[in-house]
Amino acid sequence: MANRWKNTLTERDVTPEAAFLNRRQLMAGVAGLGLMGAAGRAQAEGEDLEPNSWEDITSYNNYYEFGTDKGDPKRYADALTIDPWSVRIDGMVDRPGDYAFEDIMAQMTVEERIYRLRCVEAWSMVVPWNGFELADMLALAGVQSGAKFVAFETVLREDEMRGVSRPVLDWPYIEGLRLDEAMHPLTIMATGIYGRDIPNQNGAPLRLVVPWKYGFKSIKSVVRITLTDTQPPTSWNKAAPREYGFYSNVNPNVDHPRWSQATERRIGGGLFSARIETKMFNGYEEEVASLYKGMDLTKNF
Ligand SMILES: Nc1nc2c(c(=O)[nH]1)N[C@H]1C(S)=C(S)[C@@H](COP(=O)(O)O)O[C@H]1N2
Ligand SMILES: [Mo]
Repeated sequence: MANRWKNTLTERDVTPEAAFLNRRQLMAGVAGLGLMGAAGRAQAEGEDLEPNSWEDITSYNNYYEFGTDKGDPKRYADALTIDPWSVRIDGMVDRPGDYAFEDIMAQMTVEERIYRLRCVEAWSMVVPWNGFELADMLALAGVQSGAKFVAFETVLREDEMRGVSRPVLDWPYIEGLRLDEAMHPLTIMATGIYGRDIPNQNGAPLRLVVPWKYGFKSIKSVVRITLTDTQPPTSWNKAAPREYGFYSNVNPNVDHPRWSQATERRIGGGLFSARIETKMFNGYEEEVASLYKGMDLTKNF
């Protein structure tokens, strides 16, 4: 697909995995000079984050509006019209309105973020997203001082989303964050993967990515963002409140009622590969633990 949305097109489009070798070397140099921000440091520390292949990332998906099989989103999500697109930003903001996708992109700086993605189902990937910080997008609308939470909504089109005829969830898919979580520099709106436009199955044209939370918090194909002073309802919490909390921070010490969260299966590791240990806050503990100081994470799961 053409590079319509200004995600920088690089040689990565031709040889994605190979180009990352160069980048990693660059990161090591930058880390040595102490010039990197929190996100970069997280990437440089600990294990070397090896991104999954384009094929892994775009063919094993959860996007229930298109069906519940992992292959359904890739098979059916191209039916979604993503141009034109706009995001309504409303509620407790100074400049509520419909923000055209092109106008948002014209004002955002798209950068690359290599993040772990940990699904609550206990599989994981490493994804090289392109995107911008959610805080920068919210600044377009001007968050008012009384706002405490951010609510998100996915597009709902019965004629384009074959999965929504079944009441798997109460459509449209909705999610929410506390305002400080939304404003955290690790929280991004992703518009690309490997330097290409984000495919429909991954949430085109823009989707939330909150890397320290279970994947279902990272809501796809966002059409509405509402600033509010009360905690918003969220799809999976409404469907099964005992199993999915509002916070849903990745936590190896708090098991899902029906399975352990201590380990995970890294997609692409091969059929017989060993499971890897799940990290507290998905490996972003240093950056985000302070957000939850004094909270009982077994109660606020
Ligand atoms: N609108 C919407 N957003 C969604 C989902 C969904 O079904 N609908 N699935 C979530 C889940 S469970 C996960 S793990 C991630 C998967 O993102 P990916 O397919 O890009 O890996 O998207 C999340 N966002
Ligand atoms: Mo998930």
